[in-house]
Amino acid sequence: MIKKNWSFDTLAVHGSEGIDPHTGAVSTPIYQTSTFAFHNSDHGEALFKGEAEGFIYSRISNPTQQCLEREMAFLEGGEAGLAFSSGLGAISALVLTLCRTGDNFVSSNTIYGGTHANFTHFMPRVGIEAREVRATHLDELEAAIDDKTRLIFIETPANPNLDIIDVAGCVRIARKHGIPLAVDNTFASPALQRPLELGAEIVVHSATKYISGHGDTVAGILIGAAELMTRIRKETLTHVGFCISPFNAWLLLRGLKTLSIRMRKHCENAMHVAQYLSFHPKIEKVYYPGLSVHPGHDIARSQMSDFGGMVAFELKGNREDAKHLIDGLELCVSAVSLGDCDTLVCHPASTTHSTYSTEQLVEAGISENMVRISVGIEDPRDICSDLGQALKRIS
Ligand code: 3LM
Repeated sequence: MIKKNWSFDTLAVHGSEGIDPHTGAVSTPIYQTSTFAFHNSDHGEALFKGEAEGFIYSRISNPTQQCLEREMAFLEGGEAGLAFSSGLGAISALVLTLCRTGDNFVSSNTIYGGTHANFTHFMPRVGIEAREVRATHLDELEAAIDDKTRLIFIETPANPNLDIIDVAGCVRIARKHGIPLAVDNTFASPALQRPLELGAEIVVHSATKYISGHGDTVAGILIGAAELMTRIRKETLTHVGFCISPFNAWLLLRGLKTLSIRMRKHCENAMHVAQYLSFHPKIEKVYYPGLSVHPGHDIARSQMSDFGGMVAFELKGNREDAKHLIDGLELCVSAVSLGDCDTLVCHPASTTHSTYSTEQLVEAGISENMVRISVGIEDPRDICSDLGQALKRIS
């Protein structure tokens, strides 16, 4: 029984159906089955026609996956969720369901490099045009819309430079033009930001990151109106086949139980690291929305409850210095991805955002000397002293 007046922290622990009605299991069971028996042939036919409720086959739906989808919908304040084998799978399903050949969609230009490649390399192959704009400038976003625009997609905070986009401002534009707004909420997680409450239609997650929290699975989620989620499941997920496995769905349900406390520690540590770097003589600029000098600080304050665990900075130096710094780290791990308990550090221009051309990197505000840190939950003094010793090695 879900109590609607429970707070976020409580819902994150108890929000899924939890206690299994058949066995009393407190941890959601992993329904490790590909197929489900029909009561009889008429029942099978009714399930296929959508005239009966139940499970058919785990590519279409599965009880562990359904539990995760309901829990994520609760936490984001949406009607329904839809789980995928990866964040990019979720994003592809969204675009491929809402757009047909000849249509376009408008996206912010500072986004995860894999999403950028999906939008600018893959989608044009099926005749769908992505119009990437600087969405921190709302007039540029609105100017890109025409009568073939089927979706507005933004990422905030943005990967990798922590640009903050005004969600309420985008909602006003989306509503004026009758176009759904999707927000990639991966960097914030629902613990810090709930775009549906700000008026967006769809939330996207690379659940690989803070939802999992332990760097042990790749997964994606969409949350939105039940009708739209059903449409995406029927039209795209089922036919294209990027379903989540029951085991991975279970890992995410386990991750969600500690989401609130993990996010508090990530935010606290990231602020500590951002302040430490701000005073370091070898650092040109620090990007963290929690710093009052960040251009998106006021918007972040109004749409987020805290500023997240991601920090980026520019070295006084070049691309090689940035890579050299990462090679000198002893505690922080040189790796892509984010949201893990371990601090992960990467050089976006040569890794996560290597899908951008040199000009696109400049337009998106991703410099060659930028380093991105996914601040983990270790003791922040150890993280800072590791960064300090690696900085010392840079001439
Ligand atoms: C990364 N990001 O290191 P998956 N949306 C956002 C993301 O950051 C990502 C996705 C979607 C990184 C992955 S780079 C090889 C590793 C904001 C992924 C895509 O399909 O679950 O990876 O999500 O920045």
